[in-house]
Amino acid sequence: MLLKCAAVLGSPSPFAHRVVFGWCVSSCEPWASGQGFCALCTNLYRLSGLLDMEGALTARDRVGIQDFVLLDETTEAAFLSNLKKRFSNDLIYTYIGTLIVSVNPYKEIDMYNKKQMEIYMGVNFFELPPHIFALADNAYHTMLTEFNNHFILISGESGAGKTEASKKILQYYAVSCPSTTLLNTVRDKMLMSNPVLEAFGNAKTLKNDNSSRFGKYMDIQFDSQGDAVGGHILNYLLEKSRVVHQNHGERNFHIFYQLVEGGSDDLLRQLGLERNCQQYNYLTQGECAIVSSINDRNDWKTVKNALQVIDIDEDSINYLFGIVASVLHLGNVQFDSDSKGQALLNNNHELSWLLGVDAHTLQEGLTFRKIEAKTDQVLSPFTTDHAIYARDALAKAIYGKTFTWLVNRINESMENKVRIRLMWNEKQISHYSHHFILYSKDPSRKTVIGLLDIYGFEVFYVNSFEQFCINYCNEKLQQLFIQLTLKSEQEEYEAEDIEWESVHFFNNKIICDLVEEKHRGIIAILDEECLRPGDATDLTFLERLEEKMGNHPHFVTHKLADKMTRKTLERGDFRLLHYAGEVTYCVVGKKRKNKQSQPKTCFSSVDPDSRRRPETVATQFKSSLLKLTEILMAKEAWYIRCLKSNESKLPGQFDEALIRHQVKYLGLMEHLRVRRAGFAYRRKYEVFLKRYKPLCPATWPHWMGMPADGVEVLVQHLGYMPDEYKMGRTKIFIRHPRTLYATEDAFEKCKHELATRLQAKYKGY
Ligand code: AD9
Ligand code: MG
Repeated sequence: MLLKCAAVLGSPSPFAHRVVFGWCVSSCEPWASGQGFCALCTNLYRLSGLLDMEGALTARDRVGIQDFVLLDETTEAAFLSNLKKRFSNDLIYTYIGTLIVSVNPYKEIDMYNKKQMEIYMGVNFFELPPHIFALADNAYHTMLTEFNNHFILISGESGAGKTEASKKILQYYAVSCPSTTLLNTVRDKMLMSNPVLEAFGNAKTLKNDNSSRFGKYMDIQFDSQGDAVGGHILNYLLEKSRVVHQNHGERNFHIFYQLVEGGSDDLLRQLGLERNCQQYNYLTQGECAIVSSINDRNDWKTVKNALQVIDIDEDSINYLFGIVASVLHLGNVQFDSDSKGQALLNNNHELSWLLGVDAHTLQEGLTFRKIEAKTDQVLSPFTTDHAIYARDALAKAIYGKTFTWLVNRINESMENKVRIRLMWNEKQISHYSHHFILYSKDPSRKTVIGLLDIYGFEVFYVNSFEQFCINYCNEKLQQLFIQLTLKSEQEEYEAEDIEWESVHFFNNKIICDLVEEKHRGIIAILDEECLRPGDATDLTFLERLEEKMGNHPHFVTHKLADKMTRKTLERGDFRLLHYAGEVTYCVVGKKRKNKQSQPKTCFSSVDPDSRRRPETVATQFKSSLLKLTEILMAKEAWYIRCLKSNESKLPGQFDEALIRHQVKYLGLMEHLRVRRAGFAYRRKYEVFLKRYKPLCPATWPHWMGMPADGVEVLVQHLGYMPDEYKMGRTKIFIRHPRTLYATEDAFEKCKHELATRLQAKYKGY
């Protein structure tokens, strides 16, 4: 069967390029394909898998279905089979209701260009093939119509595609929102913050050639007209240890290689650098300075340009590269041991290249400890090990401070300095007329869409403090997902007296508690050991853990290992059974890394309250995650669950076992069951009535009775069937999105009639 396009009805919405199954209603280009479809629809259907290259309809069997909610059966096998069919047709996105499951294709698919963006603008969620643009657009329009804040939680393990998804969404907003020249600069800054932060905060790991080594939450601020007017970034725990140490097959942060490979001859000469990564100790440990998927020279150009766009002046840029170079020089500072075992600087050459620091003071700082006596200062010499430790601590601290400075500068530059426009033009009146017709809100009010992109769950051969923090962060996000979907969804049905058969799911709160509980969790015990004077070591920390956690079902030490998991553990290790799999952590270095191990004297002006006991790294991280959870809980959530298709980073490879594992631990089957049995949409009676009351003469312009009664009258008038909706205590629940979309369409039509009348009335003003 061939479908026919029929552009006869005209789009009811000026920005909707609407495609309904079987026919096309749009103001799209004339039929160009000559196959019964207009060019646009051919493209769309191809994207959705409904057309093969000859233009014939393909069987649903071959390409799978777009929304798991519509699967005939909810078994894991059916789920995986659908995912696989779609993946092999380059259809990497599939819905579970409004949640998107994304499978990393490890190849470029032509589905993110401007034209595709335009197709998704202002279109109802399920009318087009699944896409992150659809989710981004729906979040945006819901924000505009309901004047509330949203966030998009992008999760999945390392290399699953989170950062790519977040960049595409940001690009979508940059292109799709209404624009003015002034606002374009804000938008450019938001876009350009990405290459800069990636250069300084991402690195090649064994899991991902562009792995995020910091967590990032970015608020995109919109004014009430839908313009992106500003942005703000919160960053979370950068993996600073990478500056001084990289495992085999991994690299330091990209910026170091970019500078050495891409910097001009002049710049390198000024900074005392050679164009050879092999010269620098901090760049050679992983033995993989050159990576085929990375072009450091091109990336250098992008970063340099981006730094200018985000308003960093020439002098600051020079200082910034000076600091990057200083870190490389510092890494080459070597120590010899004298006859008493005391550290001596090998040579002074590298120190002379360290920016703005007196070489003598630095030499002293790296080889002696200063002890403050009552009236005197005493210098106590370091051993070489101590000196190396001091050198590395300094390098990490310098880099960490620079990263924070960079984020602050980016935030300053993205700050909303745009004067609110009070004039509406005709196009905007017709786009957003319902704002002032139905809401009459303050046009200066801002709402945000937050994008969360953090480091994904990761398991290496040796896992250390950094993996412990990263995986704890992922536990917290999984917990947030559970709370906002599986748990609260079911609790809401109960609270609203909606009949419901509960769906069982694994709640990872038990693991979060194990890590973070006050006084009893792993972080609390680690802190105690760090702050305890005397003989505390990494091994005493492990002993304390064994004492306190010995019986916990998700904690294993070497004593219990054989019994529980039949896998032995080294004496210095403990294992956590995370929601996403088990990870064996090595305690060596945990204590040291948890302490704020920066040479205080270097940054004394930054921390005036030096007498206060510094918070440990893990505790700071825990508090920042708690704050993040609070920020997110106050917003409406949208989810993208990213799956890694294979461990070899190869295109077209669907590793079924790997994907099954991710589907399991991400709770996708449970989410699907809850979605299938539940209701796709729910709104407070007041909100629902406020929006849709113009559709019914009995409720427009004012409904004097109870909101619930008004909604009942309204939906009766709209012809809702009894099984399409349920009335709860405070909300209406609508089972299928299509019911709501029909209502939305009617509303759009009505809105335009109102807008036309309004324009006629105010003509000439
Ligand atoms: V980590 O937790 O930061 O280590 P991410 O962020 O989940 O990880 P990332 O987005 O960096 O993974 O994706 C890894 C690589 O997969 C990218 O560098 C791309 O080469 C590839 N990728 C991911 N998503 C897409 C996509 N939509 N299209 C094409 C993709 N390639
Ligand atoms: Mg990432």
